Order: sequence, then C-alpha cells, then structure tokens
Amino acid sequence: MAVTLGYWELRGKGEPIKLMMEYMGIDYKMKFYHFGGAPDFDSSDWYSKKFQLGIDFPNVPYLIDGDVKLTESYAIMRYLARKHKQLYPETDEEHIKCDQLQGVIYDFRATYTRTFYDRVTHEQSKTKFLEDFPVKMANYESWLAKSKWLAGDRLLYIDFMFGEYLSCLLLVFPGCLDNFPVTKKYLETFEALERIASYKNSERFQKFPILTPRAMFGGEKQPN
Ligand SMILES: N[C@@H](CCC(=O)N[C@@H](CS)C(=O)NCC(=O)O)C(=O)O
Repeated sequence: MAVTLGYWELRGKGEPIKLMMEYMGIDYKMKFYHFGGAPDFDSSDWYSKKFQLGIDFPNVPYLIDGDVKLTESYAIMRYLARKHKQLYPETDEEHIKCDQLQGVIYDFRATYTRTFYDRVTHEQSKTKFLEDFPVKMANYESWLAKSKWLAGDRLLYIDFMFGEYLSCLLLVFPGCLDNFPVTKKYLETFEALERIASYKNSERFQKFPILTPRAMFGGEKQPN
C-alpha cells in the first residue's frame, strides 16, 4: 500500500522526503494542503484537519505508512531509510556525521528561510545573510573536499536535505555557489543521480513554490 506524505503544496520541508522516496522507488502519494495568498494567507485547509488525523504530534510534513503515523522531517527520513535499508548510516562514523550534519543543515536552512520570511526588514536581512554566506559555505567546501557525499563515500538521507536546500537557494540567489566549486559540484552530482534527474524532469516535480505565500521570495507559483 502506498505511503502518504502530507504537506503544503510547495517544496519546503516536504521535498527532501519526496526526493528520497523517488530515489528509493517507494510507492507514495501526496496529500497537499492549500496555503492561500495575501492578504489572508488562509491555511485552514491544514489547521481545520490537524487534530483529526490521529497523529501524536500533528504537523506537516507527516507520513502515514499503515499503522505508522509520523511527524518531524528527519524522523520521517530516518524511518524510511531504515525501513528500506537504503540511505541509512551504518558505521559509527556515519552515525556521528549524520547526527551532527542534521543539526547543521537544519540551522543553515533556518538562516535563509528567516531572511525570506522577514517582511519588515527584508533588505537588511538579505544583506546580512549574503555577508554571512561565504563563511558558512567555507565550512561545507572544506568538509565536502574530503568525501563525495556529506557523511563519506555513501549517499545518505542527509544528502537529500542538503541537496534540496542548495537547489532552492540557487533559485533565490542564482550564481551563489560560483565561488564554491566543491559544493557546486556536489549539487550537480546529486541532481544528476538517475532517479533524481528523472523525477525533476517529470510532472511530479514542481520547481515553485519553495516556501509559503508569506515569504518575500519563493512563495509564488512560477512556470517550471
Ligand atoms: N520540526 C518540524 C517542523 C515542521 C514545520 O515547521 N512545519 C511547518 C511547515 S515547514 C508548518 O507549517 N507546520 C504546520 C503546523 O505547525 O501545524 C519538522 O522538521 O518537520
């Protein structure tokens, strides 16, 4: 039976999970919730159902796989990887790297989503983000110079988070990886994985929106 992934009708935190399921060939269906545009930003499509799904800690993204009802994006990713015996850390070293990078990547995403959602001091936030960006990227650059994927030679679930967030960042700041050739190559290698490339060429993939309509950028639908 197909698993269900519930999320807003946008990339956000749902897309890395979707990418993983595409890569692993998991039978899944999406349950999209509508997020309305300005001025109301009506999100009642989700909030009116949030507490009726029998989910312990209701949120989106959520995954329903038979009796398993799960929230928290990393918990969902780890569950799928463990269950399907792919993309899951095996050695101590892989576990340690994944644990650390989970937090690092989550915070990395938070810095840019904060910037995009800042409707009041947007320009200052953007300037600050771009000032800090090279410092952050220098870390990834030297880390990725040591191995093909984030945790070593094996592609693991955290690469789906990082690959997705880099891809979104490039949509907002085209060329932002030009001074970071190792990270740029990493992303190209990720996006060239056969199943990822074929998904991104399919109608199942929507390049936009990447965030909700509340965002200053990336919240609108645009042609693929
Ligand atoms: N820690 C959670 C955060 C989930 C989250 O922030 N969900 C946002 C969208 S990205 C949301 O709109 N949640 C709806 C809600 O709070 O009910 C995760 O990583 O999955």
